This record gives sequence, C-alpha cells and structure tokens, in this order.
Amino acid sequence: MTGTLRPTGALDATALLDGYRTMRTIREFEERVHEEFAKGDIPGFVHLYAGEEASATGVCAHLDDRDTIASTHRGHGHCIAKGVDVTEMMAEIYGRRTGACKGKGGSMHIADLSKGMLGANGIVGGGPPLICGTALAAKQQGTRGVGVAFFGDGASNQGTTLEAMNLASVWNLPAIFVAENNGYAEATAATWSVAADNIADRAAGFGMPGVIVDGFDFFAVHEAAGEAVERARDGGGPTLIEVKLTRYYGHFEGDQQTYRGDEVARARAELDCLKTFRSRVTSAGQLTDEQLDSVDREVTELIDRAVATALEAPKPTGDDLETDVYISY
Ligand SMILES: Cc1ncc(C[n+]2csc(CCOP(=O)(O)OP(=O)(O)O)c2C)c(N)n1
Ligand SMILES: [Mg+2]
Repeated sequence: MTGTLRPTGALDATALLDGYRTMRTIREFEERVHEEFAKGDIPGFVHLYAGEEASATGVCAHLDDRDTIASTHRGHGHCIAKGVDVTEMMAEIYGRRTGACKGKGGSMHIADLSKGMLGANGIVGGGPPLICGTALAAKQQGTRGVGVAFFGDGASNQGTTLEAMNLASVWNLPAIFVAENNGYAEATAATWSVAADNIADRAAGFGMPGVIVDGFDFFAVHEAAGEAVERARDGGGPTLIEVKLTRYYGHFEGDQQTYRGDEVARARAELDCLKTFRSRVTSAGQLTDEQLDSVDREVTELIDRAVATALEAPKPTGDDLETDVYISY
C-alpha cells in the first residue's frame, strides 16, 4: 500500500454515492454468495471478489457502454461495476434460465455484451488479448471507446498478458491493463512468482506508463484510472495500473487458506475500502451517515430480492441444450 491517501474533494455527492453504492453492492453480493454457496445450492466453482471492490468501482466509474472490459475467474465485481444486472447475475450463478447467460455459464462465465462486459474468464491471462481486439475496433471506428483488462498477479506472468501489452503499445491502442495484485495466485505468493518488485515496473519494457495504487483507496484508483482513460480516449495509448489489494475469502469457496496468516482480519479492521470511504467522506462533510445507511438498506433489499428471484427461477431443460451453441443469445 502506498500509505498516502488521495484527496476525496474532486467528486460531487452524486459521484460519491454512486461509488459507494457500487462498492456496497459488490460486497453484499459476495458476502451473500459466500453464505448461499455453503448451503450447497450453487453449482460449480465460485471465486469471490470481496475486499477488492475499490478497484473495479474506481476504474469502471470512468466507463460507459461503448467501453469494453475483460474480466477474470474472480469476475462478479467487474460485472457489477460495469452495470450488469445484479438479479440476472445471481440467477446465472444459480444456473437458472433467467440468468445473464441463461444459466449456461455460471459464476466464471458471466457476460453482457450490451454493457461492454466481454465476460468473466476461466483462462488465466485470457482477458488482455481480448481488449486489444476491442480497443483496436474502437480506434478504427473512432468511437473514443477504451478497452480495459482486469487480471491478477498470477496472470501478469502469462505470455498472453505480456504479448497483449506489447501489441497495445505497438498499435498505440486505447487499452488499459489493470493488474489486481492480491498477493496470491491460488496458494502461491506473488513474492515467489512475480520476478519484479512491482508489476507496474514492467510497463517500462512496453513503453507505456505504469502506476501503482492502493486498492483500499477508492479515490486513488479513481484518480489513476481517470488519467489512463483520458489518455487512451485522446489517442495517447495504453497504461498499466497495478492495484495492490487483499482478497477477503479464499482463492475459491472451500479453500482452507493454510498458506496465509491474519492479513484478512487486519485488512477488514483497518483498511477496508467501504469503512475508509465512509469515514473520509463523512468527516469531510461531503456525505452523511444517514445517506450512506440508506444506500446500505437499498442494497440489502436488492440482494435479498436477487436471491429470492433466482431460487424461484426455472432451471434450463434438455430442450435448451442445443440453443446458443454458436451465437444467438
Ligand atoms: C491458463 C490457466 N492456467 C492455470 C489456471 C488455474 N488457475 C485458476 S485461477 C489461478 C490463479 C490466478 O491468480 P491471479 O491471476 O493472481 O488471480 P486471483 O485468483 O488472485 O484473482 C490459476 C493458476 C487457469 N485457470 N488457466
Ligand atoms: Mg492474485
């Protein structure tokens, strides 16, 4: 972590409430999926994004539907921040017909092209090459759109990621590479696997700016992403942003986490993005506790409804087996 908090003053009340609502929605969604998964009703693998909310939220606050993002196996937060419908996401995770991908994708394959959400991705390092394609399309079509790839510290070592950064720079693409460094790839510490002090240092090798931000600080992510998005839209080419953060749950639901100590308890107590956001904007007089409490209640109701709706929704049948095999969603 950088140790220096970024100023909160640049955002108006609406933008602050939007940022808080998105982070709170991601947190509530993930805490609820954690509980529901333990009941045994959710099929497949689930990787939770809790703790990392400021990253997706601070980056996607600058994006709209013409912009595209590529996500990872830990994709719920990216989907929510990019505007994918939360009720459809929950139904997808439960494998229901009303889900974002008609229940055929599950947690690791949620996509919504209408929102520029290219998809969660079970292939580590699968996202960066995708956004070279969408960024190239945006450049050729003159939309001023940008492509953003979120990826982990583990994925930062994949050839696909490094090749994509090289290509984005060679072609001067409106592309942003967001390395979410949570310190682990499954159980392997980044200190064992990443051959650099900082992933951002690798940007120099590709001739692009590289910045490090504190992933607990929404305002730090927001500021760095704002600069990168503006540069990309103006034809200034790609940026690598390394966001240092902590995942609150295991690599996957069921992970015993024998490879780490008390860092999560410390992060939740002292660094948590929602708590620090609240204390900073209330002490600066920008928002009140009542305004934030009201967002909390609204989000809890939304997630309660999403789970209830998912549980009542039908599952796909044998007749659905041969639909959407190629492209007819
Ligand atoms: C190409 C590929 N190799 C290996 C895996 C198995 N795998 C799934 S997640 C993961 C770790 C990814 O770590 P990181 O990129 O840091 O993301 P995080 O889980 O920390 O968010 C691995 C090795 C995979 N899914 N795809
Ligand atoms: Mg990681």
